[in-house]
Amino acid sequence: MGEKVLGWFKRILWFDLSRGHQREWRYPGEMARMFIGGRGFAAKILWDFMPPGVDPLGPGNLLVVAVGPLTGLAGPNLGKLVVAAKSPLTGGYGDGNIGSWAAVALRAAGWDGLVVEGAASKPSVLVVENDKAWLEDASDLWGLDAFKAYDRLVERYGRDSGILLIGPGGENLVRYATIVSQKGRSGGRPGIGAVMGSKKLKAIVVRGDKRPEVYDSDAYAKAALNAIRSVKSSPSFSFWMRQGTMMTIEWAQEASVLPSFNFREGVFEEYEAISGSYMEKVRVELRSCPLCVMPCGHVVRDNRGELVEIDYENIAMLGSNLGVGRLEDAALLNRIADMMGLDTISLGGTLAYALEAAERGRLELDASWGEASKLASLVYDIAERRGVGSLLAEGSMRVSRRVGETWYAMHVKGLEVSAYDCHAAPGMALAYATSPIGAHHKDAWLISWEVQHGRMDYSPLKVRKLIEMQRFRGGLFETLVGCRFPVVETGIGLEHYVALFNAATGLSYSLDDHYTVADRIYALIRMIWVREHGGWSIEMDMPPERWFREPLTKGPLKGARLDRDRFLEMLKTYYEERGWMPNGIPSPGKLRSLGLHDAAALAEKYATGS
Ligand code: PTT
Ligand code: SF4
Repeated sequence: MGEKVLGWFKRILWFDLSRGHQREWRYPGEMARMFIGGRGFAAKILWDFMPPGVDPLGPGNLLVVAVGPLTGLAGPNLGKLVVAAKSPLTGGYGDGNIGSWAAVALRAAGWDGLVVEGAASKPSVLVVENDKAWLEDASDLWGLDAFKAYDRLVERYGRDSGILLIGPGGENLVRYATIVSQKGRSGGRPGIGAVMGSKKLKAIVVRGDKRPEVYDSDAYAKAALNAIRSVKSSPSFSFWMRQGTMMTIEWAQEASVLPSFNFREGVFEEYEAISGSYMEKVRVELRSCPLCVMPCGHVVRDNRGELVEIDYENIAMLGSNLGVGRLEDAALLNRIADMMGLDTISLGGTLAYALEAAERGRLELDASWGEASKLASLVYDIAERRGVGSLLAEGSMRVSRRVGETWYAMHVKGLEVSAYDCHAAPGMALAYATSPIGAHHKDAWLISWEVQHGRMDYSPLKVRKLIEMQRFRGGLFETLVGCRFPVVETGIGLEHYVALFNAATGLSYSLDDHYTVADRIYALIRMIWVREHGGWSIEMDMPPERWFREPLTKGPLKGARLDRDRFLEMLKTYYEERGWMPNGIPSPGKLRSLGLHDAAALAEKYATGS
């Protein structure tokens, strides 16, 4: 990178837990230009340095925490970071995005990322303070839930520290354990919290006193102000501030995509009692990620009177999808998941699978649909790996294989699907199928566009729209790194972020340049999967069998289900549009054109010649 380019510190902190040793990696400037930061850096680091075939829960796995050139700066919602590793749930690339003061603090400490390797010999806290990093004993914190441990860490290290930590779920290697921050921010759905637990790392605490330098501070300040003004003057802003993501419950019910009873249906009779409108009446306070100008952390009291920050995904997956028809009951399950450090989506998907298997006489379970108290006990059992909880800690793919009925296990590549039913949404099903981490909606929330543009349409137009979304949601925002809600919820233009990036770095990237970076990252992540799985099969890009096999029996779309042949056509178009081979592997030529030469060498092994 030329001297003139700013925006990056151009160094990444590596910490070897086995030896208690730190080193600074001055990465090549090309890496910033080609991968920008966040998910881009994570993918590049895992491709280059993670030993192929590594045990995701062994010391060889790398835990990456990465920020980007905009993280920690003024502008709409730039207080986020990416956590990534090889996933113990899917065996492939896994990551998540968390709003946390640790994001701001890592930049203030002067690092573009942190890579943790090896494993500590006893429970530890990794403390990073500016240039220095060291381990401290965490024996007194091990076993504590993520809320209690957070309070102790704040007491010990001060309010100005950025803190990432795990709960008992991560300690006990639940395959969908997350990393938690600030009692209500949680990320790393594909078990990144379990990776941290396998390293005996209870928490990462970061402090720093630097200010990230930007290339043109006047241009940057102007661009930031413009973007913030656009958010606040958006027609959607006031409703967003009232309901945040919880507005989606009523929309999903109307669109018949609200998952209920393990995605058997897309409507739920008691939806009003778990809706955003109801939430507005009982909301106690509003929280946010750092640097946010449109907070969405709506806090309510659960059925035990405790405070909990809720979101659409949490309430749909732990509410309607489990037959739980009271907000306070679903909020209880949400709070326990946060305290235990478990992903609410995979938890809801796995519990729903178990309830259905029990109903079909295939599994013994002391709980049935809607029984919130019994389900709450099960969540603790999962986190502590007690009794049947130990089986459910493995996630729905493994549980269903053990049970012997896999067609109603709602996952792709092992990651449970987020809260949008796809019986009548082939585009969203394709979004789940091709997400780079398994069935997550974050890369392409196509469902809203699809509802407006033709539900049962399997056209190439839908595929192209999907790829466009993957480029800016899974690419741009995961590399810069900031929250995507200003764009997707208040509708401000992507050009704001292009301007912020250029002013911060001194580069002059167009949106298309960012899209090329996104394509590069997608191709590389796919090659990580190929390397870890020893090849690829189209079956790994297929949505759950239930959506093809069993039609909806209720609601306005009664009778709808996916068509396998037409879906396969869409998938084929997706591969073509991406320049991937018919076997789902990026073609060597495409990889070379993206500058990924060693990945191209691996792809040659699988070249189909077409
Ligand atoms: C995210 C996934 C989501 S997406 C939700 S609700 W969502 C669930 N939240 C959980 C939670 O809470 N507790 C818990 N124990 N498990 C949870 N699992 C689920 O995790 C999150 C927001 C949200 S709320 C969304 S959509 C947006 N996601 C963004 C993203 O992915 N990238 C980005 N650049 N910006 C985003 N902005 C929004 O952030 P994962 P958070 Mg989360 C309590 O982590 O693994 O990516 O999965 O991070 O700080 O809580 O913000 O209706
Ligand atoms: Fe965090 Fe919500 Fe603000 Fe995004 S909009 S930064 S998720 S509080």
